[in-house]
Amino acid sequence: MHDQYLAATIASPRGGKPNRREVSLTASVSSSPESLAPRRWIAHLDMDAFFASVELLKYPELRGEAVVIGGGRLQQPVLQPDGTRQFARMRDYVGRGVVTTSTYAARAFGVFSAMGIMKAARLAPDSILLPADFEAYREYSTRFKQAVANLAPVIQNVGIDEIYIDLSEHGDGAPAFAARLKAAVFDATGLSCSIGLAPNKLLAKICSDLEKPDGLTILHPEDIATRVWPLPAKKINGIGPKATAKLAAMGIVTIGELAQADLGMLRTQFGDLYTGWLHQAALGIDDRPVQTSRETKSVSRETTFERDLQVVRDRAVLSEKLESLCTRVAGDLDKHALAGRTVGIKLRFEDFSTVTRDITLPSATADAAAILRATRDCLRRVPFEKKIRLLGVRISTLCDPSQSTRQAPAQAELFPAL
Ligand code: TTP
Ligand code: MG
Ligand code: MG
Repeated sequence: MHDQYLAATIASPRGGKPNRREVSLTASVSSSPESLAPRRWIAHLDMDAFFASVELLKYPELRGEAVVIGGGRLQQPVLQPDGTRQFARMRDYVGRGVVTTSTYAARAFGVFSAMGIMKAARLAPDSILLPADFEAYREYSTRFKQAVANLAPVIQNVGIDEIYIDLSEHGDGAPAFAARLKAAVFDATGLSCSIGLAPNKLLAKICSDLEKPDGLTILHPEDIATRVWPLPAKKINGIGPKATAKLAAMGIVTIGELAQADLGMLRTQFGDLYTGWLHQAALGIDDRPVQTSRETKSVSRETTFERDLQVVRDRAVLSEKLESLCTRVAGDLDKHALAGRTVGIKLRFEDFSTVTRDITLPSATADAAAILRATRDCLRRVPFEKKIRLLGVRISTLCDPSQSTRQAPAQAELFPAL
């Protein structure tokens, strides 16, 4: 069974759906000249070939080699009696796994993220294949973020290997400060990163990719026409494969072509809201603030079922859905470097009546199993007389995960009260 609808919300104190709010904000500034606003310097920092670079720290003998990190179960390197390690080669791989990432030496053969490993093996048969080690990547993620946080207070986590940093307070010194951040990241981790420094998040994200690896790309508003407009429209974060294909069908490939496109024509394909955003984005306009984790009030995931579910008959499905929601909430917390103390559930029944229950834990957690246990406690307090159409899990009272405890996974059955 497939979910009809799966929603994720990272709620901020300002409330509302973040994307919609951001769209209306950017639209509203178009009438006020950017020059009147205080000049902002926003950095986007992204680690270079992150997972692969962490592996090279573990296995320095592979430095400079074409190395591929694969998803799924893969053979670990084998320590030989002479102390050297034997690594699996791509040519020996059989299976349906995909490339998670690759070193720049492997990318020279055309091997990139999301490619099937067997296809990649045809391009680079002698390259080395390693399994992913998420624990190590999480540790290095924390290390590089901490190194930046020691120097710059306004940081937004956007993924395991990337952050936005507001460097506006440094004024003309922002480029030199960005170089200092790169050095601090290297000192803390032994890893290189690339930084894009621009007047806003949208442009900074585009720029961090322009001079990888070990890049520092500075973009002034007057450089947009020469440096940004020639790039493909899909380089804008928010223009996915579907929009890219639709734009291509309209003859729009570059960001510059999008900036000059007829708005009426775009509206017929994309509607008012997305067209407004596309146009602003192509002009390099984006007013979203760098939002620190402290500003996030709650993290939630919910799912509406394809058909209404009965508590007893569909117990296995409900248990599976609940577990999946808790895993996703834990993943969101991890991504934003957060933990929470108050765990809540939401149930909407066939007649659209809704109930919520929550429980506050003795200490904050970001652990899926602990969240799951808490949701089960909440479920015990719900009368089940009607079929369920929606199930949601929320965690609030958020804090830094260093104040949290990770607990052992629960073995107990889900929905014990049912
Ligand atoms: P990215 O920052 O997109 O890629 P990267 O760091 O490997 O390379 P680049 O130098 O171009 O930034 O992603 C960060 C990590 O996320 C990456 O090392 C592996 C993981 N990842 C996946 O698991 N699947 C994917 O499709 C992508 C793109 C990344
Ligand atoms: Mg990266
Ligand atoms: Mg990244």
